[in-house]
Amino acid sequence: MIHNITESSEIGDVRTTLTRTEVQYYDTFGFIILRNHFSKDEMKIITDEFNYAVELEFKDKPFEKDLPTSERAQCISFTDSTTPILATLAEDPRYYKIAEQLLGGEIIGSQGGGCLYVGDTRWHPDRVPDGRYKTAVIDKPKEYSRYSNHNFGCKFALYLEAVDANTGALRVLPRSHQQPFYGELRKIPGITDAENVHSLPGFVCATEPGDILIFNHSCWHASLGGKSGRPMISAGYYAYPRTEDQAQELRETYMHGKTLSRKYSREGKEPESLSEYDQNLNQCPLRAKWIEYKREFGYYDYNSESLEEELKEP
Ligand SMILES: O=C(O)CCC(=O)C(=O)O
Ligand SMILES: [Fe+2]
Repeated sequence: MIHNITESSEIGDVRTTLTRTEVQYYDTFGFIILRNHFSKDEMKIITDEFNYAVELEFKDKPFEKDLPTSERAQCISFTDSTTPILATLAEDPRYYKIAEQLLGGEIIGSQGGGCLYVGDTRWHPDRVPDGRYKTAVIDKPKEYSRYSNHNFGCKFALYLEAVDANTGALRVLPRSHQQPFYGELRKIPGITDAENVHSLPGFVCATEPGDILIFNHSCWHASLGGKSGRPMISAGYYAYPRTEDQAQELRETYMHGKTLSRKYSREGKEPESLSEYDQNLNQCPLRAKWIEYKREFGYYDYNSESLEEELKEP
C-alpha cells in the first residue's frame, strides 16, 4: 500500500529529509506527495499572505476569471518587503534540503511564485522541447535527443484549497520522466491539445491544504475541472549542471522562461530591472549563491531583442 511507503508526518512536523523509500518512490514514479508538510497554523499565515499578494497584484488590472484557460497565466509575485514568508519559501529547509536530496547534490533555486489558474491545464512536462532553440546541440546525429534521463529539476506545488480529480488536482503520468516513455508521449498526435486532457491515464494527486506535491520537471502533468482562480504556490529547483549538454539545457531553459513570461505577461515584456528577489537586499547567503549560479548560466543575459534572435523560425 502506498500509504505505507510514503510517510504521513504528524501535523506541523518539520521535515527536511525524505526516507530512502520516499526517494525511491520519487525516482521511480517522478512525483511524490508529502502530507501535512505545513501545519494548519502555518497554512493560515501562508494563505493570508497569499491573499495580500493577490490584492496587490490585481489592484490595477483585475483578475480575469472568465478566461477559458490558464494559457495566459495570471501569476502573483511575492516580494521580501510585502510577502516575506512566501518570497523566501524556496529558501526554507523544508523545501530546498529535500530538493538537494532529490536532485542528488548541488541545486539552483529561484523565487517561488503564485498563480490563480483558470480552467483545465493540458498535458505537458515542464521542460523545453528538444531543438526549440538554434543553440540546441546541432552536430549530433538526427535521431539524437538532447533529453536524457538526467535528473534536471523539480517543482514543489502547494495548493491552497483542497483539490481532487474533478476540481483541478494535478494528474501525472507516473514514470513519464524517464525515457523512452517521455519521448514516446511527445509522439502521440494531439497529446497536448485541450480536448485530450481527459484521454490519458493519469494518477490524480488529490491534496488538502498543507500537503505538498513534488514532481520531476520531466514528468508529464495536467489538470481537470479546477474552479476559476484555483490558487497554487510553486517553487522550482534545477540540478547544478554536471556536463556541457546539461549546462546548455539550463541556458535554454532560462531563455525559454523569459520568453514565456513575456508572452504570457499582461505587459507583453519582461521587467526592465532586477526583481527585488534578485537584488537580495537581505543578503541571504543561500540566495546569493543561487544568483551567482543563475548568472553563470545566463539567467540575467537575455533581453527581448536577443531572444527574438535566438528563437528558431517556426
Ligand atoms: O495546476 C495546474 O493546473 C497546472 C500546474 C502546472 O502545470 C505546473 O505547476 O507546472
Ligand atoms: Fe507544468
